[in-house]
Amino acid sequence: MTTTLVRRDVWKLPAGDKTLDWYAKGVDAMKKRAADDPTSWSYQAAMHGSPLAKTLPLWKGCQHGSWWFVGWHRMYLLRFEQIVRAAVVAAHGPATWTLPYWDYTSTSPAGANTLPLAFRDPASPLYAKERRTTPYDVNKGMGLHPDTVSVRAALETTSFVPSDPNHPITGFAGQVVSRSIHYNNGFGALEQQPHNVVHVAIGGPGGLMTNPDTAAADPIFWLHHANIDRLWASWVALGGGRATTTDPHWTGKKFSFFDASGTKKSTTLHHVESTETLGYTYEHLTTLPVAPHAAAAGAPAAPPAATSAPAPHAEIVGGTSEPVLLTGRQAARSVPIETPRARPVAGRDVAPTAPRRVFLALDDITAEEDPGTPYSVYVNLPGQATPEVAREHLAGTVAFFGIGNAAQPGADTHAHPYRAEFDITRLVSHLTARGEWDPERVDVAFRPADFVPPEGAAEVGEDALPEHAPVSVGRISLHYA
Ligand SMILES: [Cu+2]
Repeated sequence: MTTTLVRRDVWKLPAGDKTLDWYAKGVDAMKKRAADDPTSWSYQAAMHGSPLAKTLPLWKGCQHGSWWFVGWHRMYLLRFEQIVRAAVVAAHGPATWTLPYWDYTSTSPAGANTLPLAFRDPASPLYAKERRTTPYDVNKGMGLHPDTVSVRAALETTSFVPSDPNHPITGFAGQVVSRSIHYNNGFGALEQQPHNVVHVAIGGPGGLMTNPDTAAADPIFWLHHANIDRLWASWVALGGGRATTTDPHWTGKKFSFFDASGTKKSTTLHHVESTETLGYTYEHLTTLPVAPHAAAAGAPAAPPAATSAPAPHAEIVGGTSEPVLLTGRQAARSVPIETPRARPVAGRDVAPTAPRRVFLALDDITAEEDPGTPYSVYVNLPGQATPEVAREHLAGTVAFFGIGNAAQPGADTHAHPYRAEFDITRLVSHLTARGEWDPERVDVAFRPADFVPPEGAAEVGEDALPEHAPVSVGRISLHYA
């Protein structure tokens, strides 16, 4: 009989609890092992990615931007947890030790959106100085903003794979691909936000967490990913059709990791479909947050549409021709929308029908280096908008986690530009209901993402934000589907 172990909320551990002390001891023991020992700290981190040209067995294996993302990282965490637990037991700690998770969207206790204290203590093995420091210092209690790390869009998806193959964001887990692919640009909803955003929000410019080649060397990486794994379990528990795919191409996919004895083990994703069969569960699963746009009384679920009419094929109805450069300041661009033309259907012209879904896509995103700045993207944002008004126009937050790897992805794929997209169907519906949607033009604004200063600390104005080498958003386009 297997006992079920419980991964707990790091901010709700009771006073005197030793979970993080044991984690620190385990990390310390791993850091003292030889670099070529698969159970050493640096080896485990290099299995995600490494800036080194050399490669050892199972290095540089992380799977991003496809449907492998959730499964590969669940396996990675499980094996890492076993390695830490073995080190804990060797130091006469509990055999039931589990990796805690960091639920940065939790409001209890106050401050749960900040790095747990042990990770900010320079004397702790859990500390990393290579994190965001200026002007927002996450090692001094600067908190993540609930809007920028929102899990709402991810939890609202009801399909594991994209329900619209042209738009990976319509899937919880990402684009369907056939082979392993280290870096791909088909981010699913969970990966784009909060996953990518939290990486960059914590890492900042040049920080460990900002770059997939170094991310897993920051001890907070593992608590962030435990939360991502928990959100997968939460998503399944929400029901309403949400289920991990049973496609044999996914369930039959094999990945290899090292167990606590340093022995290579290969398992198929079928074995990691459910946390219960793996012998662990989470202290708390997240339920569906109420959407801000749903709060508006009478807002329809979709743009006013002749829904009985045949829906047009996915269609680009507007796009920019000049890139937008992001440099650490607000940037905005107007995108003209062409009304979809009447199309011949069965030998007769039909009038254009209103879209069932609306997507805002950011394509051909390139940068010399990752700026370490997440951006919130707004639709038809009025000038001088208060934070409350701005929230009503927020499409989502994007960070460019892995943009350098997209340009130089290594052996398993070609270089590709970075991309992101937002399903703005409900936002458009909400703006339409308020008379703030112009069917002939959409204004898109980018703002460096907000953080939450510690109690008593001053807000940081935009002028104090560091400017960075430009990120070029080659094309902004609007799609009706
Ligand atoms: Cu990650």
